[in-house]
Amino acid sequence: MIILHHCPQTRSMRSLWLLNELGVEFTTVVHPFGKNLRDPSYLKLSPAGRVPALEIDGERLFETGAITEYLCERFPEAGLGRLPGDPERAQWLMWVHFSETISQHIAALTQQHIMLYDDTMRSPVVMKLEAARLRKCYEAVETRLGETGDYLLKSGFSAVDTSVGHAVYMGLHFAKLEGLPRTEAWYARITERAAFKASLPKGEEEMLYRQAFYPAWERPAS
Ligand SMILES: N[C@@H](CCC(=O)N[C@@H](CS)C(=O)NCC(=O)O)C(=O)O
Repeated sequence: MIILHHCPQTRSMRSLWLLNELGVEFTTVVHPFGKNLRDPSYLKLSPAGRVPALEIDGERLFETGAITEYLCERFPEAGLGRLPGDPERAQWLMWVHFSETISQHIAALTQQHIMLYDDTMRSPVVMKLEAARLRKCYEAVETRLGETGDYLLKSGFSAVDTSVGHAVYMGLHFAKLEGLPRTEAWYARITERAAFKASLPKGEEEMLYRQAFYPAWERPAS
């Protein structure tokens, strides 16, 4: 039995999308985003109180990168991994984990725009810097697609596209893809997939992001 611990609009959607692509049976436990992730029972699954956490084969996993690697090895027939010995193994690993380089900027931007509810706590400089660093990551994706074609690996669609694609899905709250035509086309291609659509919030859950886009914020003149 596979159980995914999930909060909508967070990193756990990366694992949800992958599970949907794999077409395996699993159950989702949806947690409200907040203090209950620090509940001692949840900390047994994820010691820093983060999502996702995955229960599988008697194992408890946290960290999306580890979950992606484990699931792709556990279900190789889906062809979403590039296992040891595959000529694209190194590229696959690198891009799976690059998704977290992107996500760290989104986490910083989410903190600045949403978690820090009091204007005195926020920094317009940090917001601008993190949005620029996020955009730099998109540019790396654009360059890569110039070398590979329709997907991030030459051999075709893989968990690299779901991993980085999830990060871009989250990143679009803070930086757009304007001027990056290959990335725009790739993003449209991968988000057409039924497995992506099945991973989107259903609309009944409490949303972390109330706006589609958060422009850079300026401190009001006092
Ligand atoms: N590197 C971790 C990051 C996990 C993470 O920080 N998840 C966020 C949601 S996007 C979280 O659970 N935050 C809850 C908190 O910080 O209290 C991964 O890839 O799984």
